[in-house]
Amino acid sequence: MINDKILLRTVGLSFSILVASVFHSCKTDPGNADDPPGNKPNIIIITADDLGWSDLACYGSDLHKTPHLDKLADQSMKFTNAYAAAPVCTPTRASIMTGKYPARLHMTIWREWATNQQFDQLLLPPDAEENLPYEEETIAEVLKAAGYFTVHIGKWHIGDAANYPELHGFDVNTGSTLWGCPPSFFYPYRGEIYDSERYVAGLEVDTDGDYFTSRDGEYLTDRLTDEALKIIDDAGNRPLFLNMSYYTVHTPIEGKPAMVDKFSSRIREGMLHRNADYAAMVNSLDENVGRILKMIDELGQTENTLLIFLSDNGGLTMEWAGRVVTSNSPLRSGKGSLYEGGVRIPMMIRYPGIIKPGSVCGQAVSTIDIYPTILQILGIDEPEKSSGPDGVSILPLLKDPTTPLNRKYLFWHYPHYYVPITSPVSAIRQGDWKLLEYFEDRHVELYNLKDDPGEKLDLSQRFPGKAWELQKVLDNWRTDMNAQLPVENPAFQGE
Ligand SMILES: [Ca+2]
Repeated sequence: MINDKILLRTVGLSFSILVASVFHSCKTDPGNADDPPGNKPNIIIITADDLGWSDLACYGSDLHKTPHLDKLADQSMKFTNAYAAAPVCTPTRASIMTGKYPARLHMTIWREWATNQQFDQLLLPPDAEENLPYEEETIAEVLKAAGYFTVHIGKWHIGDAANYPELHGFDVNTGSTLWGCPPSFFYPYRGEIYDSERYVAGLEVDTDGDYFTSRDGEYLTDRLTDEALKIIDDAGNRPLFLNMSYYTVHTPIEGKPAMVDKFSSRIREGMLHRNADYAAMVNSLDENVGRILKMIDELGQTENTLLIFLSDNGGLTMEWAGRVVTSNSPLRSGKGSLYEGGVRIPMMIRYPGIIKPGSVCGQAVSTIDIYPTILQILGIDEPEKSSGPDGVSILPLLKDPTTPLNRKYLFWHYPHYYVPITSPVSAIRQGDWKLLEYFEDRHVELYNLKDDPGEKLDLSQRFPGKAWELQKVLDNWRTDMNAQLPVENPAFQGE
């Protein structure tokens, strides 16, 4: 058996040399003060799964320790009103890849539940798309055509094996599955969860040939980073697009034992966050983001890398293994809901030379904006607007967070159930106003997020004109999107 340390040292050394040559060869001209630092900067999107609004220390957690992400926030623009395009995984991920609203794509729910969801509920949800249609031009396809080496690592969840990342513009894919979560965060990442037998593709074979045994205790979040650090040396002379998609901190809620013990001893009555396994998962996420940042730094590529860190929906407020997973306080509700706790996400963007370190942006932005922002940075024209992308470039905000964004409304559409969190609902935000419209009884709720970020006081009766106006705009938007709607359930038995 090859000595692990020698192997790791050898791989690490050759990897560092190779990556250094890759990055040096793709470095571009610094440009003038008004332009991005390189014509083709490396682009890294790090997506955490289900990471809640309050889950990072720099966003207010009282238990979780996130020193690397806190440091990243100090180097980045931190967004305080960033939104996932949907309250669950699949649609938000589709929005990142296409810049389009999930309603337009008909990808409005996680793919395992996209069809035939007939519960004893008042409404029947529509059958949604399970797979990202081939005709969609993903950001990976755009970047590949622009000369990028495109790498996807980790959670995919917007297609089955016939729709994996390789078929949507990625040169390399490691660790994807069609499912939303692994059966376990511990090697060999195989087993049953949610009534299905699952595995994580591409991670099965141990490099020293000791299949399934020599990696005992290995943790998926660490492993995905290992894979990312190794695979980049295939980049050749091309600039890098890395879509780093961690499964953490999605269920199953499993932390590394030593970290769980550490956080268990720190939990006190009255704390916002009180789940030690979850705290350990957040800690592992932080450590691994730190490893990626360290690598970029050591290679001298920090200045030439656009780095986006975000979550795909709000934190899970339900229980796992008998314990509440997390809290998005002061925001209302969590994953699955169109209240702020379900869709407002931590997001930070680092782009030296353009973004002032430690800056904060309070304007409402969305995951649909990432695609057009990258296009504008690279000077690539957007496709025809009639079919999207629906987002707008936020490059002007990255240069100056007070620049007014040329957009009046943001929309969400979730025509499904997520019991007990929500029934089918759409929502619209205009400035500080937010309106939710529930399909079961068509009632609306109106909130002023500036005065009431926790959405406690429904103002729809006090401001009926504003509620009517926003409901009308929302209805027109659904028509424009050809949004799928729930219908009456003839089999509903009632209670
Ligand atoms: Ca998610």
